[in-house]
Amino acid sequence: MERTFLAIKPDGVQRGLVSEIIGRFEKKGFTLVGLKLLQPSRELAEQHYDVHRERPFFAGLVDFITSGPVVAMVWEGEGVIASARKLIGATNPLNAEPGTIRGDLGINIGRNIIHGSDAPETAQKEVALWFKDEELVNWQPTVTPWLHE
Ligand code: DAT
Ligand code: MG
Repeated sequence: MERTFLAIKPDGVQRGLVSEIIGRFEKKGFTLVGLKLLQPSRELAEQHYDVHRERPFFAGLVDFITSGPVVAMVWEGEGVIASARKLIGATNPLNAEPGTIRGDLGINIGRNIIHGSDAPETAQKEVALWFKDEELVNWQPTVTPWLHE
């Protein structure tokens, strides 16, 4: 089953948006298989955002993501990678559609509340970077027959 890595960034945690955000993925029908609160090290943050290393905003991005607690999660479900990106909305919250997390809850690109893996390869890489195998739980919600034909 498809899995993605999602992280509520320090702004989302500080603003008390954890339950609001987790609730959206629960209500959509996806399954939480990994969850922890941590303040990421600089090393972890730099690896996570390695693709942006040469961008002008890289240092600020790493400062921000390491500045406080982050809720790191793995979610599972059919099409969860692309669907989570849709639920999250555009990178700049000012361009994100209402109804999306960033569109409803944010106003600034540098404080855009949540991270979501953008493709199967990055999802696999990010899940492995943030979680050990034994931190992930294989389970099937009893509602499964009510979510899938
Ligand atoms: P996303 O988080 O939607 O996948 P991304 O991978 O392009 O976006 O960028 C990673 C993060 O870097 C993004 O969530 C916020 C920050 N960022 C991106 N572009 C930026 C910019 N032009 N100025 C400031 N921060 C930026
Ligand atoms: Mg990205």
